[in-house]
Amino acid sequence: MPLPIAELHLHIEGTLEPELAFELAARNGVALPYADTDALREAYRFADLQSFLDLYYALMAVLRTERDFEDLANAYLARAAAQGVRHAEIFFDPQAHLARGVGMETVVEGLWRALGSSVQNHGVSTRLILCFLRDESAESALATLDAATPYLDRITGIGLDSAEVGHPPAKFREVYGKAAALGLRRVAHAGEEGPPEYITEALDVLGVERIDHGLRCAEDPELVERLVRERIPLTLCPLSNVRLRTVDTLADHPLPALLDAGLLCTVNSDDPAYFGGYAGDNLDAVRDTLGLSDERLRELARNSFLASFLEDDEELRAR
Ligand code: ES4
Ligand code: ZN
Repeated sequence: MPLPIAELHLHIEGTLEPELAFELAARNGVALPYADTDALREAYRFADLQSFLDLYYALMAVLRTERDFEDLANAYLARAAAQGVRHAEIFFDPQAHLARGVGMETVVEGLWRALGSSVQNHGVSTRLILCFLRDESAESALATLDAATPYLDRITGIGLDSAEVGHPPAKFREVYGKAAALGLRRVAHAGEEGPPEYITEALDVLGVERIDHGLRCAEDPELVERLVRERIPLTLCPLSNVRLRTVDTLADHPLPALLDAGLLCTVNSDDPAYFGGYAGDNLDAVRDTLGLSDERLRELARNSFLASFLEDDEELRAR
């Protein structure tokens, strides 16, 4: 039996496996510039975050209908459940779909067809987190939040993702303020490729409750102290960091040092179809390569529920 865990850093578009990509391409009459799934998998060699994002956005072309989003989410939930995931807080990137003429309604209704029955069908409770693309304008983020207003009963929070360097958190001060006033929870990617200062800015300017990645806090001992003191969770994604070359090898990952420093770390999968593993695979990898003890693994599992947006009573039931 795998350890029960909560997945807190998961881009639903990043769960698109090559087999499903080809199936949806055929269903929707979309041509893919790859001969077959092996050829597509061959393209999964990334030099950095941007080289991954280029393929990630290109493959979204196969996602067109509510049913596509439903199938994508059901495939993820089944895989996650098999690896011990009991609760998943799922990011989606509406701007990437709106730009292709796929509406907010299609995306949210489609995902909800799977998420709305996930407890019954998969034994996984879920939350939806709308992410803004930080390489798009602040105005575009505001328009996206407006477009999401009819669906806020299904959306728990907001996040910030895509190309980090050159797009500091403060660019999104206004939309985070509006989201807070609407009662939305707030997270942001920071310190993945960007500097530790972006982590501080996400906390101070955007008021985020968790930092997605946050890896580069390790470069700033005072920031680590602050994150420990304020119990700010980090949603780390070890296999992602290896594939995007944020760390040289998994053996160099700062997870053990961050745990030793007292940080509330969680282990997550980010874009599992692209990075070689789901949540349980990430935990197995850090156990095997970083030599984490069973006690440390139990701590990571406990942290994942503590850092989740589940209410206390739901949290206890989920773990
Ligand atoms: C992402 Cl790994 C990563 N970083 C930033 N933005 C993203 N969107 C999807 N995956
Ligand atoms: Zn991410």
